[in-house]
Amino acid sequence: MVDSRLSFVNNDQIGPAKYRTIWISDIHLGTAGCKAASLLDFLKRTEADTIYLVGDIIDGWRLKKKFFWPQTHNDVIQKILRKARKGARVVYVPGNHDEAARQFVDMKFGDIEILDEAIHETVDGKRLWVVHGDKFDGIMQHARWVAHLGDIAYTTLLIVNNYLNSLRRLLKMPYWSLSQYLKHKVKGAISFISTYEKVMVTQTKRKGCDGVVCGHIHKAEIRDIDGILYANDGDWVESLSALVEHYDGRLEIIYWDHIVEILPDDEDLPETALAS
Ligand SMILES: [Mn+2]
Repeated sequence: MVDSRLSFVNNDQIGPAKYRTIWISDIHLGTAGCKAASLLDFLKRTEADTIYLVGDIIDGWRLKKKFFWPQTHNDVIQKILRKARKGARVVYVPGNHDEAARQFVDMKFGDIEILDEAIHETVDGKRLWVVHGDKFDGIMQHARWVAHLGDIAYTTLLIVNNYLNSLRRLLKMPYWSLSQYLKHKVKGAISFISTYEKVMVTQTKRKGCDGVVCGHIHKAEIRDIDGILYANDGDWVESLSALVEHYDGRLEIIYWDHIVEILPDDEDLPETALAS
């Protein structure tokens, strides 16, 4: 695997890493679990011709229960709007937590296109179906209350995770995701994930596409399943991940917490080096 971290510390080119395409999803702005500061850092240090926001960007479910909107969450929105204004194509594909945005499908919000699903053509001509994925998740479809119950348990888990990591930071230990750990340990979660992946691949074949880019299950992945490219861009509450397409067509998952470890400090970079 080519290490994308190199593009962030390349001495010849100090400045934002440039990609043909970036996909991010499951940001969950409006919740305490959202890693807005890390995401801002990511947005500041990257540029792309096209940016896909693949759903669950703003968490309407949680905001309805408890309003939570710190400045950093505003900054994320501002940053994305600014990228769109400056010429990046920004496509917003709503998910289940921001399903309210689905009523604005096929409309434009500022310079941002809102689409129910999108088809992305890679530089080497492959057609990728871009969709959040909740519509093909058996739990979401058949028992919304189970999904909401799971949502409450999940939110609690993320709060515990935040406390745990503040403690780890004090002890100078690296970030570690409790929920990711549990997800990988629990058998049911694994079979849920593989069922989801299979269903997405079946739907992709039905669409006549070469691959799919989705989110929703907070599990970044990129692999071939039955001749179909299955790519999941992960999330910004646990894995802090994005999917990128390089200019040579190579697709890669970037884990921001791995990159941050090797980044030079902001102070070491000239002011102009960072994208605004
Ligand atoms: Mn979702």
